[in-house]
Amino acid sequence: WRRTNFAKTTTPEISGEKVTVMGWVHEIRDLGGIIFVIIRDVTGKVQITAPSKKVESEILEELRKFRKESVVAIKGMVQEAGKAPNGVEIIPEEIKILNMANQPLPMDPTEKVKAEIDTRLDSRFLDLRKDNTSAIFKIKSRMLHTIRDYFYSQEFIEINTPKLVASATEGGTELFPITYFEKEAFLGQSPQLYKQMMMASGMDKVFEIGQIFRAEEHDTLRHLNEAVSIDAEASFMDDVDVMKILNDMLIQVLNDINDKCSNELEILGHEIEIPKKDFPKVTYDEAVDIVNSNDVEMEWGEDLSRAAEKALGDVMGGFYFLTEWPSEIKPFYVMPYENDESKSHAFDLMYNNLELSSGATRVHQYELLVKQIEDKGLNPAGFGSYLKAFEYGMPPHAGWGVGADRLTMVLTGSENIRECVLFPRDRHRLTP
Ligand code: ATP
Ligand code: AMO
Repeated sequence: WRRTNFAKTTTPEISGEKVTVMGWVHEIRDLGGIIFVIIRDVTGKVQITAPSKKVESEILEELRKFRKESVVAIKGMVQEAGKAPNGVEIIPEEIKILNMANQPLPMDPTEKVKAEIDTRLDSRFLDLRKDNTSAIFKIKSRMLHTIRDYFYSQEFIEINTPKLVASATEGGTELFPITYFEKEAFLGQSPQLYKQMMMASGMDKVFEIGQIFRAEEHDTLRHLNEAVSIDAEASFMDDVDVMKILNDMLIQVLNDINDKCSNELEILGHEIEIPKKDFPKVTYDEAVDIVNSNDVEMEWGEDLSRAAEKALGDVMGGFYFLTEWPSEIKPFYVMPYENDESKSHAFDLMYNNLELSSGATRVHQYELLVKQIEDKGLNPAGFGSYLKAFEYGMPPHAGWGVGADRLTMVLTGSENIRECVLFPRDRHRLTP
């Protein structure tokens, strides 16, 4: 048996031809004198029509054995049929059950009965048989493809850095400790130190798309314990330059998803608005004023609370950069302002009230970097191999990290980050 056609390529134009289709049994209707079976494959659905007058009795018997969601192969003649999907039906001549599905199913992929997210995640493979679930991952795939294309077009070099690491990089979020033979080690929170070390290699511009691990205590709709981060780092550039790169990349992503995933967006009932101008920038100082004038209390120097993010998101709307963060609440590698070291060249990219990315001009001067590590209460001795890269010719540089799963939330209109990760890892979930 060889598959000759997909649901989508079985069209009225080929009526009279013999085809072999393979897929899942989506629906069976046995009306006695005629049996209808809807077969679903990656491209859509196609109807098998078996009138007892036209089809051999062994075939009818086989069809009656079909159970929903089993995998089958069907050979038959294509015929025009106005009411069927695609305007065609296949009159079966040969049938093979490739894998019979047990009953009852742990969830209903035809969504006649709606399932809670936990039930769906427990049977993710079945959940993914639904158009609206798979649409999210087709969009995510397209997003990653476009992002890679963009980076390559700008002459970034794609890198892979270790996820088994010896030290923390991002203050505030916890590490997952692991045993590494006789040593203590952790799962990497960010490729931060490695992408910066690459700036001392002369490669100029690098990017990485990879897993990050964070022992987040809170259980929210936008945090996971394992996420995918899209990281970029570029030499001889500053915060303003890399914000421009991020802005241009995202506009390309929005345009591409709109063009190439219109079908998926329609399935999700989601529309993408493409900003006509560069993303607006609001300074941290301005943000504090906006938040306070919207009846949410916030002191200068604090991170934005959830309420503050919401207040700011309501005023700004869409994509915007939040710039000039207090140095105090940003990591040691962030460059302070020369004339006022309480402020830094760090930025976040927000979408409404969701943080999508953080980035900054980095400190490239060895002495200042050591001082900042100490000021954060960390021990420079723990950063030996990182610091070494700053002693023998480190160019000025800047970069950012975007949460791929959060960006997928924006592109697909998903409220829960778990919708945008195939097998999410949260406070309670380690399987599947
Ligand atoms: P980062 O990348 O820095 O972790 P983030 O977008 O993941 O940023 P957080 O900084 O973790 O967001 O959280 C933003 C704010 O929301 C913080 O002040 C945090 O304390 C608060 N917050 C996080 N989770 C919750 C929650 N479940 N309920 C209320 N507030 C929360
Ligand atoms: P930051 O900690 O802000 O910055 O992480 C970058 C982006 O990654 C995403 N993200 C997450 N997504 C889901 N679940 C999580 N627990 C989670 N944590 C982070 C967010 C976030 O904006 N080294 C810096 C980046 C840099 O400066 O280049 C960093 O890691 O979208």
